Amino acid sequence: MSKLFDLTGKRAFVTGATHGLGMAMAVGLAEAGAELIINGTTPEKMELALKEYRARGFKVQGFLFDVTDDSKAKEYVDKIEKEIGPIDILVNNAGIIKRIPLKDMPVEDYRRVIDVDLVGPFIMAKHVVQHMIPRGEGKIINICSMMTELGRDTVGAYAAAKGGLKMLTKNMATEWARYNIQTNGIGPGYFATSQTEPIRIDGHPFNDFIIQRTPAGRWGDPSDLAGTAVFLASNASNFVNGQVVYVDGGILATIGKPSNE
Ligand code: GCO
Repeated sequence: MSKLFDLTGKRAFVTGATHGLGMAMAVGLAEAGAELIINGTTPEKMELALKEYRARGFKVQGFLFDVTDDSKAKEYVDKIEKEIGPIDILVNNAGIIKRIPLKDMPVEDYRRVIDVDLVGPFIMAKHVVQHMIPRGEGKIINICSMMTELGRDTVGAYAAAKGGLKMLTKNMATEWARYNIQTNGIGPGYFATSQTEPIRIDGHPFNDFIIQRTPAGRWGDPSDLAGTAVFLASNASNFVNGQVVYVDGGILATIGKPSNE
């Protein structure tokens, strides 16, 4: 059974994996045997991340480019395939959020969130799949969100992008499953990361709300995502397509309960 989840000899490209959930999933994939490729846009974060991965004994290379830059994405994907080797697994994790009420949100901010969170995954998958199709195998994992299914004040652009990412995942699965490429999504619940730090600090009303709203009664730890990432990256999911697996402590399972219960 363990061989089903073995990623030895596989190469995983995790975008935005210089920190947070991307790094946690990349560590999980590396612990299952995968060699890592990561990208980021901040040299300092990249340097620190590569040091951290290598200190844990993982084989990793990092590239600095923005996933919304179509020509750079193609250049680096083709360079990696030619000079390093096949990209067997793509995890579209890179994303941003801007918490602004829709009525006040500048169009350029809305466009940037859609560009990074929805166009970026398309760009990366489009270039990676050119190489996966001739090989007749591959794994694509798009990182969705609670906002794939639910709205929340101030995150309308992010919800629109992450909702669209679910349907993009289904369409990638529709078009690419015939080549033995499985495309699925992971929908993280509320996790303790730098992205949620502003709404997580002790005493912040949202912190108490999430504890109350999550049946597991806690914020997710990034390491809680590793198992699902390995499952969707491995042979264990070879007949799974177009699914979004929610790792959310049960949030989407319940309407919640009154705070005084
Ligand atoms: C927010 C949070 C969420 C989480 C995550 C939930 O402002 O509501 O940042 O967006 O980060 O996406 O799945």
